[in-house]
Parts: sequence; C-alpha cells; structure tokens
Amino acid sequence: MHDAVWLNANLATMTAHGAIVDGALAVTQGRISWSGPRSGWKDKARAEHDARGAWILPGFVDCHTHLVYAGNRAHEFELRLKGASYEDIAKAGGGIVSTVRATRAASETDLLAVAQKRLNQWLAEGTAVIEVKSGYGLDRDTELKMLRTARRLKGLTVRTTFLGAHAVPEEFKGCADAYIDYVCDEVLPAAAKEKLVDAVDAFCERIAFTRDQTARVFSAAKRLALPVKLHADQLSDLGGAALAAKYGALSADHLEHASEQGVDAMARAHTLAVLLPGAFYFLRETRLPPIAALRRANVPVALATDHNPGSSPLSSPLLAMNMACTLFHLTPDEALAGFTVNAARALGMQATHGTLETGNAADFALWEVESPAELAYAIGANPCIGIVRGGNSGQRP
Ligand code: DI6
Ligand code: FE
Repeated sequence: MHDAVWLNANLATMTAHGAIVDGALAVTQGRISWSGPRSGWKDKARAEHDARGAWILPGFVDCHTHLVYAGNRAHEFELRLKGASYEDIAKAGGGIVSTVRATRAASETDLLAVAQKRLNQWLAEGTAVIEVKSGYGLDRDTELKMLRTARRLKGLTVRTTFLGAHAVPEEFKGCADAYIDYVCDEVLPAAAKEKLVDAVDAFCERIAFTRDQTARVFSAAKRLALPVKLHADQLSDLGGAALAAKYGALSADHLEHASEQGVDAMARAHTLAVLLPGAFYFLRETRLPPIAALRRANVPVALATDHNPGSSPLSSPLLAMNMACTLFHLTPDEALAGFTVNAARALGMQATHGTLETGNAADFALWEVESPAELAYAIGANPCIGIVRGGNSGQRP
C-alpha cells in the first residue's frame, strides 16, 4: 500500500525512460515508490490525486545562487547603463564589497527575513533544492552568519557553499595572499567545525583571485574532506576550468572564456559545467560559453540562476531556462535537464533529486502545459499548478 498516487499525469522522468504520457506516480514515506505508465499501475494507495493531464517534473534544483545578502545594487545598474563596466565598478570600491558592507551591518534576523521573501519566487516555480553561497561576509563572523541564515531558510532543501574567496575585503586591500591565509586557516575551518559547509567555491578572476590563491583554498577544502567547485573563466580565461578539473571539482561554473583544453580536462575529471545565462545577459556579455565543445566532450551541463545583487539579479529558474535556449542555444530538453538531473549531479545529490526515479525524494511539481518544452519557451509565465514536497501536496506560494 502506497501513501498516495497521482493518476492522469504525464511524467517527465528525466531518466533514460524519457517522458511517460498517461503515467502514474506513487509516493510512500516521502519517497517516490512507483512511477510508470498508468496501464502498469496495479497497486493501491491511501490517497488518489487526479493530475488532470498535468505534466509532473522533478522539483527544480538551482545549483548556484548567492541568495543571502542585504541591500541591492540598482545604482550600479544605472552606472553600467551610462557606460561603466562591471570591472570598473569593482575596481572603484563598489561591486561585491558594497554588498559586504550591507551584509555585515544586517542582523541575522533581518538577513533571514529578506532571503526568505526572495525565496518565494523559487518556491512558486516548483524548486526543491537551492544552493546558497556565503561570500558577502569576508570575515569569520559574517561568513558564519550567512551560512547559518541559509540553513534556516524554509520550504525546500538547502545546500550551503563556502565562498570566503569571493573578493578581497577592504581591510585586506592590496594583501590578497594574507586574506587567503586568513580564509584557509581561520574562516573555513570555523565554518566546517560548525558543520555549515557542504562545498567550497572560489572566484578565480582578474578582479578576484589568481589560480595559485584558488589552489590554496582548494587544498584547505581537501584537508577538511569538502568537495570543491569554481567560478571559472567568466570574464577572462585564467585556466579556471582546468584548475577545477585538477581538484576533481563537482562543477566549474560560468565558463564563457573556457578553452577547449579546459573542457577536455573537465570531461576527464567528471567535472560538470554550470552555465549561468542570467549573468551573461545582465552584464551584456558577448562571448558564449563553449557549448559545442561541452557537447562533444559529453560534459553534462547544468543551469542555475546565479542570483546575486551585482551580476545576476534573477529570481526565476524558468526565465534562466529560456535565456539558456535563446542566448546559449541550448535545446529545451537540455535546459530542463540543466535544472533537474544535471543540477542534482552538480551538487552530488543525484541519489535523491533531479529525476522521478523510484527511491528519490518525493519532491516534484505539476505543470499545466501541453509539453515540457513550454517551460523553456514561455517568457514570464508560471504554469506551476501544484507542488509536492516530501510526498505532501502544497499550494503554490
Ligand atoms: N558570481 C559572482 O560571485 C560574481 N559574479 C558571478 O556571476 C558577482 C557577485 C556580485 O557582483 O555581487
Ligand atoms: Fe556566482
């Protein structure tokens, strides 16, 4: 006897089984306990739901966000519209460090309230898992405050990533190496000790940290047995993709300027690509990530919103999918895989999320569309009509 079954549903399983038209999906004790064609459903369930022809997809996984921060950077958007570049603003003392000032000043209660409110948009679009990075504290107490805040978010599963190496804070200006020592010796160990870290990230970029500095952060992560990932080759080719691969990273993210060799190294290391079309769009970048090389090398591609106040104030997985198709030429099927099965892999969560396989968490959403491709096609619509978390149906927020 199963707890509940959804009948009259179409299933985008995101597995090799593909789509199942007129399927059935059952859940028991918070897990998917049966999925397949309706004709094969012979069991019983305590509750029967009529999905009325809706498509069921695994809950979305947003595997790269900076959701927790205070303030916003609308004034920098205005400056950029007048001609300043993202890098100019960062060099002039704006950019990431301006969000750092606001985030340091905010109480944990206020930080949680604004982040929880932001999260409503993800919940309304059927998101089951969100990754949230630190990196707007850049001191021990504020980095820990950000990670604790992320862990307190309600409504979905949260994974926290330590991004102490996001920018050089004002008090270490001109002393990036000393700051990296502080991150490796003090901040990361303190966050790991409080069990607030699921993975470690760094911003390897001309305006942030060098390859050597990034490697030191990765070595510190390895000493603590934490997986790594990287903001790689977004604005310039610093060899970030190959560096991520060398450390067996879960993913290398952005990749607009990554080389073919970088992509090949990722393939050999089974490092996934995470593409972030929101930042590409918002910074009006023109150089496309190496999609053809990624396809040729069979590197799985995940997508994410990269939600952050500076380079990607994007709160919609659906819109990110549309952007990935229009800007990066992904197919709608690739975009859907990018927010489900491949995003779960990018977080090391493929055993529980990203597909409708039996045994996975019963975290899924019902969509009133004729085909799943419509989710990547429509701009600004939200046809989500039901959300199931841990087997329990809820209303869309
Ligand atoms: N992710 C980041 O960490 C930086 N760019 C990106 O795509 C920018 C964050 C910021 O400007 O606040
Ligand atoms: Fe980012």
